[in-house]
Amino acid sequence: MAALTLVSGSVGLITLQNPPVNALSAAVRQGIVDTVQKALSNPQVKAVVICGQNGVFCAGADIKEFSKPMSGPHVVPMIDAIEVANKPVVAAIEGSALGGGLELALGCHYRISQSKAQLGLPEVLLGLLPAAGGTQRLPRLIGVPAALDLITTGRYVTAAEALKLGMVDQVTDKNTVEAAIKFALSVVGQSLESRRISTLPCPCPADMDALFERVMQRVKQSARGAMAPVACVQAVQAAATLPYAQGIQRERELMDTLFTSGQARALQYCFFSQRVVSRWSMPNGARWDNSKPKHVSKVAVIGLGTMGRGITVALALAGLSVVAVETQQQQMMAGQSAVSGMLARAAQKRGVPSVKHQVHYSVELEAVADVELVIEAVFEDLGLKKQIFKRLSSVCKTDTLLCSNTSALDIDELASQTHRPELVVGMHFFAPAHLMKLLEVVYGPRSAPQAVATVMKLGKRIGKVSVAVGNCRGFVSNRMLKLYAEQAVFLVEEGASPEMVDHTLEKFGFPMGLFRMSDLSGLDVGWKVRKAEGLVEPGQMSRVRQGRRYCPLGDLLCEQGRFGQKTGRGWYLYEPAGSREARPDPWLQSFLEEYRARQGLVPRRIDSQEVLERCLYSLINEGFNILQEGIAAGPEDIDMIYVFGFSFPRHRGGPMFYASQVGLSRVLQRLEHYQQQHPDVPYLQPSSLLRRLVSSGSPPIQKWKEVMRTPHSAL
Ligand code: 3H9
Repeated sequence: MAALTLVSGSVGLITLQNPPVNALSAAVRQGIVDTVQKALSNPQVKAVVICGQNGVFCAGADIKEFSKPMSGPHVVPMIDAIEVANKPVVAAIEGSALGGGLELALGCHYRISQSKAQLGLPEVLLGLLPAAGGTQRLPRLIGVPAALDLITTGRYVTAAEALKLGMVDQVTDKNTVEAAIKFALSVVGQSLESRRISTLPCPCPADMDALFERVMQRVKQSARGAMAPVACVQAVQAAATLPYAQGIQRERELMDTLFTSGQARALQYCFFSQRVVSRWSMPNGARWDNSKPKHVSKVAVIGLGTMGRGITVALALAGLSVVAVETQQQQMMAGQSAVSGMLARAAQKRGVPSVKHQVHYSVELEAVADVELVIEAVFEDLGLKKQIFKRLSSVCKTDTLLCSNTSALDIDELASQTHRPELVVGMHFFAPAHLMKLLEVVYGPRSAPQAVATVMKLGKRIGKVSVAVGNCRGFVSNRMLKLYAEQAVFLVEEGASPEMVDHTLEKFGFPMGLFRMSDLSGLDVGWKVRKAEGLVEPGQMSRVRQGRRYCPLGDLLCEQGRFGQKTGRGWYLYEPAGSREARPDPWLQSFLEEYRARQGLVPRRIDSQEVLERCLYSLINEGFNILQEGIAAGPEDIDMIYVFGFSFPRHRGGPMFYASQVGLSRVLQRLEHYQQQHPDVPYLQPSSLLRRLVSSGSPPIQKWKEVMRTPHSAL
């Protein structure tokens, strides 16, 4: 797990060996302790180099061990023992030095980095802090402001930035281990006093108290209830104000609190879930590992509206050749100029003069004849999409994949318009498509596993978290969201204010409450969908449609031209024109009072517990139905869709993980309660899977699949 070899006659080379990322498992830590001791006590060894096998230095503590009882040597004394060594110890950083991996490197006297390496302390993203001395050594090395930035955000830096910050001593394009050995030999005999970071004073700015106050305020605001970023600030404050021995004690205390928290469990669940969803499977048994993706280098995007533009940019930034088609010359010119602007902004963000890209524009659908994959991104109209699919079927090569960017429409119906239904797959992007991380990949009953594999791989290539789901109205994302949104409107109908509902959801951790989000995306979007479903009856106030409870409030606002931010009015008021600040609107308050009076509804006091339970448990209950139907392969798929598509607070793990933490029997009991109160809302009827899980003793989320697979009676 760590091997020692003698190289160049006098350098002890320690190689960490734990594929794929050389995580610091108990065995690796034991290996480091043993090999360091051996190297230091061997008189032949004049210097030590530590590296990782297979081009990766070390990605930190072994996260898989966090759920097991601690065994093996502790990491802090292991690193302290390296720092006090009286022979120079050099870290040869290739690939990644993350978390405990970077902390190990900070305990070494020198750090040589490969130019392509990435360095960082991402513990905060796992609900933890860098507790192997990272919060104490990094500020001493690079100063308090830079250390606070890296530790509280968990962001990675390139080798070039690490050199600029003073985190590494040298960056090389050549063989890193050889460079480190050469460097180690060059410093043999030199004093190591100034190289022991824990013994150095922490360089503190003059306005230190004000700085910590400012950072703490900012971190609390952006953390949305997450504890780890706050603890990170406290630990760095200890580095700035206390000697190392006391600082490390504080680091340990803060870590102890975080380590056993539900938030850390949720964030670590997210880490693994993000990787689990890439290993998709289909109900017919097709899996990621038996489906070879096709090579894709040229893609067409049909339609250069908001979504088409974002998709084009995402593809171009990933180095794919893109043919963008818009049938009207004027719209094409507008789309082209918008795409160019977005690419220029992306270049600016990357700090380069321009991004090399290959985007070709055309007003002819025939221009897509030689692409390997088409993404149709016209607006959400089934008739129009069907026409396009029919034409694509004759224009494209016989093996071209035909994909549709749709948020709800039937993929199978689109597939039936073509001669190749097996090559039709849904690609549900989220706006803005070049920035949002989620891609819902929708397979129909006839989609070929290879087609799904190809789209999943393309998603990864353009930087998305791709989640494969089955075909149903609204797929996983919007099918669940619809019920969550409907409950929020019912609550307002019954007496809550939009501000109160939003405040409750934001306090839970959503960056934006449901009503502010609706105003931002436009109330007319849902109105159009409800019209297409035959639910809208202009000017009508009836509260039962298609046999179930309906709230016409959204329709009534739209009829008044209140579409949200874009019209300056929606659930909130945006003044002056163009303002993005949502202000309570006295007009809306009187409108709601009048509406309730006309409906004979007596407004009641609604507390935040009811808001949370009705909104979230409706979402969760539909999640169980989706699992039961096999539309999502597991709870991880649903959770990643909500974390990456709707900013569900990551430190709560996603709706299904949250349900497991609340307790499934509690969720069931509250759903039964609300179902009794609202018998006209069918989806409050608890899912049979939820009932089965509760009667199976509410197993942990990792075991739900066993209950899902158990045959059951529908009676
Ligand atoms: C820490 O260090 C605490 C310390 O302060 C000490 C406290 C006392 N452990 O991402 P990939 C697995 S906390 C265990 O697909 P990539 C991963 O699950 C740690 N396993 O590859 C996957 O397994 P599988 C702080 C790990 O090339 C496989 O490796 N460190 C770990 O896209 C490949 O991973 C971090 O948070 C780990 N530490 O990206 C770093 N890391 O194949 C987390 C990865 O079974 N890691 N695995 O699904 C990463 O950010 C990325 O994995 C990395 C590679 C950039 C390294």
